Amino acid sequence: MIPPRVLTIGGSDSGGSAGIQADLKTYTAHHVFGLSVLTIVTAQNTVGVQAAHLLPLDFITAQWNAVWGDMGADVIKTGLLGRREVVEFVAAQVQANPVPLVVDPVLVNGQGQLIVAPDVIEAYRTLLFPLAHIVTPNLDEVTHLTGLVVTNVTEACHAATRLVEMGARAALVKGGHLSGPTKIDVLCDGQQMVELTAPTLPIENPHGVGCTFASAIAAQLALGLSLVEAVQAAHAYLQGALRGAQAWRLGRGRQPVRHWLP
Ligand code: PXL
Repeated sequence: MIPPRVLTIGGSDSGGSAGIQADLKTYTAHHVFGLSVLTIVTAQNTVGVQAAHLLPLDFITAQWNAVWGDMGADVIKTGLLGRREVVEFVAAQVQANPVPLVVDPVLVNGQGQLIVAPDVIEAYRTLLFPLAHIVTPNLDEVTHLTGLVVTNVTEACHAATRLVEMGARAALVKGGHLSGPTKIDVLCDGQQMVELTAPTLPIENPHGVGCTFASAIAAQLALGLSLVEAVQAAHAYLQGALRGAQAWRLGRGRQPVRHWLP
């Protein structure tokens, strides 16, 4: 029996909230086997990133070849790629081995500041989006990718359509950074627009939300759900993860989401 597998490529968060650690915990919570290729290692906690070490492309390639050649994967998920050469590498791999691809286009940090060069954004748009089953930007990332500023659901639908026009099969525009009594995400798959709504919890800027959401989508796709079902199931799982962040206190900064199922 081969278990459902997701290969995740992204950065390490030593604080265990976001990045590769969030991804692997999320896969385990879904009873999906997680494989990981690291692009960057960060010294990080709930307060912030203290240091970062970029791994060279030849070592990223060695990790990929080690796991892909031996174990394979049903779904590939990308997190913090950071450099154009890494985006190009993933695009080439997915082209050679076409499995469903979940792209969380990590372009900004937790404070909303851009952390990649303009040519990286261009590489995401032109090389990775046309290969993606789904892309999952937050609102800052939407603006960097499309030039559109999103302040409401109508504008989120418009932006999601634009992202699909760039070649992604589907786009999930995450509205979590808008204030209001509810948080609304918009999913466009080129045919229909699906709104996902959840109450706004009294917790400020929890850490690991985006990575955990995209990883839960990847896990559900590996388990065989359709795209819309996978996003809906991942959204439900995320609400539990956020309730966990609300219920506990770890460190002195942004609270980590709780990746395990209650
Ligand atoms: O925000 C997404 C993200 C992705 N990857 C790594 C991170 C973070 C946020 O902290 O640390 C490694």
